[in-house]
Amino acid sequence: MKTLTGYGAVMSMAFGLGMSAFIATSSAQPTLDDVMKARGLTQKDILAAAKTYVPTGGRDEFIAISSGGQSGQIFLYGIPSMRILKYIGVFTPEPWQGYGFDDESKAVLEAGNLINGNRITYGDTHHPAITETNGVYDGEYVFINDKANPRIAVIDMKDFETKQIVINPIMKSEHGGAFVTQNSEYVIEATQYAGPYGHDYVPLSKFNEEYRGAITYWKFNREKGRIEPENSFSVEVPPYSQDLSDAGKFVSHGWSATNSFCTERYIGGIEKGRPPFEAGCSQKDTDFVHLVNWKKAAELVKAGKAKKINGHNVLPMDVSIKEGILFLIPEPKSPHGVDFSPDGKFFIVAGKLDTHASVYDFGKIMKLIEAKDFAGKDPYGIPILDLKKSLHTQVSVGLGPLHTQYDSKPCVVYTSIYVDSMVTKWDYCEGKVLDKLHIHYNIGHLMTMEGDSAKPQGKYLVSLNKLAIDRFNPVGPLHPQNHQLIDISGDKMQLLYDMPVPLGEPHYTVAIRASLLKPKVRYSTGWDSRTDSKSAYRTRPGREKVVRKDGVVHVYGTLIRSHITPEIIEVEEGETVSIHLTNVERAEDETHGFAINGHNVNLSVEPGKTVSATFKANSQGVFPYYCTEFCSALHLEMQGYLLVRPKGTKAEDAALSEGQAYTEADYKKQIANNVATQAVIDSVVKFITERNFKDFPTVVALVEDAVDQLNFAAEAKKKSEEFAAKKDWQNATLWGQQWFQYQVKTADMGLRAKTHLEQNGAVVVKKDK
Ligand code: CUK
Ligand code: CUA
Repeated sequence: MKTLTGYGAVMSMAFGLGMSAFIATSSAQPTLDDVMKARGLTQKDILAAAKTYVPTGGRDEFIAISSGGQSGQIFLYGIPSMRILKYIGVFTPEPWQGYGFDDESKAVLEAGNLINGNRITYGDTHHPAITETNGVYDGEYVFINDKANPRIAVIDMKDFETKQIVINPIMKSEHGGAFVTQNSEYVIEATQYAGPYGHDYVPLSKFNEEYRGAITYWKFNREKGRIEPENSFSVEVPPYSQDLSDAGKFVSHGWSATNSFCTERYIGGIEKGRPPFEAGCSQKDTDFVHLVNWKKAAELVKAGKAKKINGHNVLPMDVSIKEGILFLIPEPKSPHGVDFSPDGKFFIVAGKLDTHASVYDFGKIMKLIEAKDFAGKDPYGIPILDLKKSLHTQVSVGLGPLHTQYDSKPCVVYTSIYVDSMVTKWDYCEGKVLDKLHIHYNIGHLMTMEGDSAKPQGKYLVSLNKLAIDRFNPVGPLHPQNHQLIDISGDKMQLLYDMPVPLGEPHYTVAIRASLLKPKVRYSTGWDSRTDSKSAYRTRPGREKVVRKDGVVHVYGTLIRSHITPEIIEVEEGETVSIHLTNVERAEDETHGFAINGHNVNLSVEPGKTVSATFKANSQGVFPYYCTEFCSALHLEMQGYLLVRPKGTKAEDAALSEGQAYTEADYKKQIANNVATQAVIDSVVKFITERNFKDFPTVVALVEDAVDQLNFAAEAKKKSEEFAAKKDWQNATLWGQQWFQYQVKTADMGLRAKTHLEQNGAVVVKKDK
């Protein structure tokens, strides 16, 4: 029993018997100067490091939520540390989270991945958007689009899980999503490459007549946290390659703006000797920003003015023109981003082939519309407003401007300059450039803290670079992306940090104050996190069972340190098996995984969660299963067997091997150890209960868990004593060991509770006895 003494020693040390012995003898520490010299660091480097470094246990001020590009995922990182916190499966299965492996998440993924009869297992995510209340981030939900297969996903920020995916019923390509209206009434999604709304073939010769763009307004039900496709609609627009969008705020609330390029409606065909798309699509000096009065459009849809196409409401162009809800304004050559100012009075457009950023004045635009002061009509009869009359100002910001973000300082914005590889800081009220900073290399989007909301937070800017080239250690021809952190608190921008992104090509990222997020640490026991309700398959400890129903073997099991119940599952070849597992832990971060050999079963079961895996036991054989998260000292023993016996054979209860035979002396040694361990537990319990632990929800949960484990310990103790009374030292000792296992888990939780109380200023409360 050497291991036991070892464990005991570690425990008593951890319980406060002193680490001081370790600290006494160490060689002289190098000074900051020594380290700077050895690593070749400058003062500026040290300053940058000090601005980004977060000591162990420290937290970041902002959480960035980034698109993961063609990985079909999103990922989270902290600012300023740039530490990656999590990848989240959205359009792509993600094994760590069991996403796309358990039945519950499969339902989310599969409700939104059957396109044109094909199962799509990736997405090209571009633009995340956080829900807003009065234009300000509220930290409840995130939406993200898929450019390749027009879809929008809903992610709940309480657990950062994907809850819903909706397929756009009329688009074949999209880009201008996801953007939310001021109170997240709608999530905007706009087409990129025009196509026919139907599913049938339409020759390109009918491009102008039958190909169309669209701007979809997905209705979001905040209470349910889900999009309502039946209450959503689209506005029909010309086949102009619509691009990014943004929703107005305050004075411009009720309106949205969507860019476009290739308003030439040019069709390439380089293989046939025609000049390519890129030449034909940049002939004109201007393209069009589309202005839509979505509030009025929603009323028109309610009034029955929409057509049903593929079961979806589409407001025809002629209706929108007649009702005065759709307008075009020229915008300089091949525009890309469109971004409303925090007060909603302006929006800024940058043209990729023009050095200017254009500031449009929403007030002027409304006056032109009211006065019906139009400069002309497009081929589809949509009124066009005069560019000059709509502008507040234009500023030359650099070659290839793309996207703009707002600072907390009034009138200050940052625009990404792709060709010049630079960020330009400028004043859009006065129309002057304030500062320029070179980045490495070829910036796409850029992002300031809450910089697209009504309350930008300033402080930091992240440059989302398209190329990394020589910034990182080479890892082959496919390079990581590079997110560069920039300090924008002073007059001059300062580059602080390079973060490689090893996932996909992120397009847009949003960052929110960490203080606005209130994520769960555990689910209420038996929770189906994908439907946000109690699972019908939840199980309590002691109630595990196997039920054969309608040709399916349902296994209702539980997971707790360190066993999976049941430990043996036996079925007949050809049977369908549905394993439902509930993690009955309440301690923070006690996730168990579950993987079975050879059946593509791989689950992540966070505390409280219930998930299911349904599969066919296709072939007879022996298939070990185990927990995939190192959850305790006896994690490796968190194991079991799926036995699939040949068809038509009977189950047999094999004589199990007993291991070594213990003596009375072994039993007594074990019990003495358990009694000593109990004394340690008692001292921790005393520490906790003397304090105001009920004021700490984390500690309350840990105590509940510990009590569970102690109850298990009591049961094991009883069994051990029963066998001892019969002088069966083998079983008495084995149950004695099991009793100790429960004690260890209790002590582990007690320790965490004690540390939490110590670190969070718990106070001793006088106990009347
Ligand atoms: S896009 Cu990629 S850099 Cu999809 Cu917003 Cu501009
Ligand atoms: Cu549970 Cu390892």
